[in-house]
Amino acid sequence: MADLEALKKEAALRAVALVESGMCVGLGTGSTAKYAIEELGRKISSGELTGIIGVATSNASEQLAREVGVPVEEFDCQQFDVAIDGADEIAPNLDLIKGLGGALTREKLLELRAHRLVIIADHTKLVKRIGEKAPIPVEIVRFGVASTLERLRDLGAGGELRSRGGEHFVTDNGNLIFDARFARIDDASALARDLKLTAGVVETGLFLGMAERAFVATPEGVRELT
Ligand code: ABF
Repeated sequence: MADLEALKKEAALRAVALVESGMCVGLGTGSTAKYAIEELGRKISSGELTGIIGVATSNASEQLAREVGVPVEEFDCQQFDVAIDGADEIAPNLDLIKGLGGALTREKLLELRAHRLVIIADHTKLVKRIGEKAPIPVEIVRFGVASTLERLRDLGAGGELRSRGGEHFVTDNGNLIFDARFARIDDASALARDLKLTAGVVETGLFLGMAERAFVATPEGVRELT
């Protein structure tokens, strides 16, 4: 059985193979997206790709992109030819949960502008039903956080505010993340709408109907899902 990291890298390479010279590319966040950014950098350095513009979904990805030689621009209102990013859950219809890496809001803003959103992940992210394993990360503003949490609990959300090293985890946007758990999600669209309509919520990690395809690393090799 091939090493999972090697397979994640292979999935990333398959996604980067879709990138052509002159494209504007959305750069994802996380350990799988990292391989894609490195591969883009490699192809740019070797001259295989020219005229690439990258826009990053997190400060960490922006820094990595600069380190490996991917030209990075600020996000304004570009249309992306392709965005390549990881995911935390992938349902059979390619609905996703994203945001365990904490970059969900920037990921969504950018990936909504992508002609093609290509997901790269390992097989542990595949689920039959969205919300089966992962919590839904919900980015919320700090002001009035207790009242926002009350409203989320009224929607049936269990879960907790994300912490790191004993402190609240703070996003690149200066907000907090509530990792929401629901008993069973039968209607992800309705839930996404209800969460977005909750005062204090900035964005949710439900990415529904956005992904065009996914390259998934499995012990048998990389599977392409469309
Ligand atoms: C980002 O990084 C996410 O939206 C997701 O939370 C995470 C996946 O990371 P990894 O590839 O390390 O599992 O893409």
